[in-house]
Amino acid sequence: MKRKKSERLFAKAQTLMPGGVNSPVRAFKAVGGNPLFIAKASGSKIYDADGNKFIDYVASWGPLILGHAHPRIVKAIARYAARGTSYGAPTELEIVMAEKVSKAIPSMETLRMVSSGTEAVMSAIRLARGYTGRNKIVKFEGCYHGHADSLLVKAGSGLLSLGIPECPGIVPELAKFTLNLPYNGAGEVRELFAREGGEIACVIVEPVAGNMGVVPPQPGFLKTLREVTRKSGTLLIFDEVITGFRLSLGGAQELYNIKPDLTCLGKIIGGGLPAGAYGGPRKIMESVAPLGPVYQAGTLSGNPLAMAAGIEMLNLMSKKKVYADLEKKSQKLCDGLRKNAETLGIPARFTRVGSMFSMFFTDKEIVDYASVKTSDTEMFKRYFNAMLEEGIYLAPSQFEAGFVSTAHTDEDIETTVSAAKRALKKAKTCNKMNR
Ligand code: KE4
Repeated sequence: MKRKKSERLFAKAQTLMPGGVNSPVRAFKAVGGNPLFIAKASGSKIYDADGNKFIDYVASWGPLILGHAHPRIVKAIARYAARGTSYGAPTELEIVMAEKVSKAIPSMETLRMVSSGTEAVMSAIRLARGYTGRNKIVKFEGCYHGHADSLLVKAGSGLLSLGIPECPGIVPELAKFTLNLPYNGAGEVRELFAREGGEIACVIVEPVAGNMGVVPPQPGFLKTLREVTRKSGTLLIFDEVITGFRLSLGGAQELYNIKPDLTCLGKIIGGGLPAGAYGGPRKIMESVAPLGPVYQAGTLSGNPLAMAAGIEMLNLMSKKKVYADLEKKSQKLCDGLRKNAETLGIPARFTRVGSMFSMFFTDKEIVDYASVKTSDTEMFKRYFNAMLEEGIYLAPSQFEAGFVSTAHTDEDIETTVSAAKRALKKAKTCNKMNR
């Protein structure tokens, strides 16, 4: 596969940006080699600077659920760009967006638009602390909620111990208020809340984990979170930055019928442009400035172009059969990938909820971060690169989710499954040769 242009661009990029990228996971560190520089994309395909074409399952890490450059979204952006790109003043578009989100996700009675998932989560955490007057927060190992300080915290020595900074620059005095529990650890949650529930401002959870690869909630896990938080006056925050409008129009909370206190959104609601949102019942959101004392602001919050793209996205996602179509294609893909691994006798586990999926090279049941970490990442690395050579673009990390879009055709799925069989064979053979 020709990569000269990408190599040249990457060399130049590295002289100007840390690691040559504007977000670390793009640097291909987990899979070796250098990142491809993408020149354009359309539908289910992306094209790199050397003209190589790929069937894309990254979807810009989730937002492009309708595929790239959807004509109706491109038209909406162009139409509003001609009217000016930002005013720093309220617009009708923000009302239309807020109405659509609140209608689709009724728990978000009122909401605030921001410009990223990180901003949505950071603001929701501050609101939870301000609203409850408590400092401690609970997150789950393997979940990622953006790069706000309180969320870049890993478990201390004992799992139930207070958090320690995940990287330099996080103040230890702040980190200690973040507690990490095992995802799907309903028992550990009950234990913690029995002991100190009254001190906990919020629990934040990916209702379907997507940042350690896809790990679905075990039966009863989300219900336990809802019960213990309600009992202790703790706010339950669903981080639906990935799952919002991905799993259903009402997100994971509709799918699992659990009503959180606050919801964070991102990715899909911007239609591929920078947007995020957080929201919940009026009585909580009334604490947010300028109504209440919890401050949060943003120059480009509710940006008209992002709103125009997001509104078009939500209009298109509201059409009948969209989710049924995504389910059918995603099932066909994962059934095919599973069959490949079985035929070749390669230990693999598959997880999928709707159109987000993962393949782990392990024979352990995938239920939490510990089980995910048993995956053979060297095997994934060989498989990822073999798939790239086959013209299939997967997320460059075992610990990310894959995404199917409405633009993926049956032919794309069939091409992917047969390519994956060859890639698996190659990855397995290389493994034998390296022994
Ligand atoms: P952003 O700030 O990247 O828009 O959103 C942060 C975020 C919050 N919550 C969840 C559940 C998320 O998945 C994310 C961001 N996801 C990562 C990859 N899974 C974005 C890719 C990247 O970091 O470049």
